[in-house]
Amino acid sequence: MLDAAARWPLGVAGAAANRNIVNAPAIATGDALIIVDPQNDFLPGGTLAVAEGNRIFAPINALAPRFPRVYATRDWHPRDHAYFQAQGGPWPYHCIANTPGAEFSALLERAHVDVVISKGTERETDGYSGFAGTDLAQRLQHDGVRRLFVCGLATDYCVKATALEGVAHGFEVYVLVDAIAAVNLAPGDEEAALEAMRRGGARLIVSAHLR
Ligand code: VGL
Ligand code: ZN
Repeated sequence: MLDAAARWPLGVAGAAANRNIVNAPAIATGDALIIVDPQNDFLPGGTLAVAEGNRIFAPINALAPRFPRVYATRDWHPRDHAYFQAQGGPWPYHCIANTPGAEFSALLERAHVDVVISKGTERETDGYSGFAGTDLAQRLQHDGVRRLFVCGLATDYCVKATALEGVAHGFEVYVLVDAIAAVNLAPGDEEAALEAMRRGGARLIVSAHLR
């Protein structure tokens, strides 16, 4: 049975996503919170702003101290990244390494983050997944992590890619639907991303259900 928290606002994805929310487990040893790209450029006022981006911080800040391990990824691009529009790619400049736009939002309680993973550092690869070109998988294995609880930005790119690659690496993956937000370049992208994660083996849960 889902309670009121399961009907948390999800923008256009709301009704469809909520039908696919499953019960959340109790947080246990071997669990890690993976906060994807909680960076200024993805938030209102940033160069690639996610409209509802700031909604992730209340659930994330409440949950982080309850997890044995907390990892945060950051998009950390070179200025000549092939995925920037200036180079013929799809995106405006964003999260250029060592610029204010690439910094974690001041809304994130940074003290709860144990490990920071930089990604998208290579010119030619999109870097959407936290696992792509990083040592995230090795770090997780070394730390004895078995289950990933994925949140952050953006649902339709880096959250999706990180969740699906987590499944591919053999982790049990949960996606916290109230602690993510989508770019929604095209209407329906958010809903399609949630469905892709669910079909790919990730479990959609609401953070308030975590015991
Ligand atoms: C992202 C687009 C480009 C993300 C990163 O964090 O979801 N999206 N780079
Ligand atoms: Zn990027």
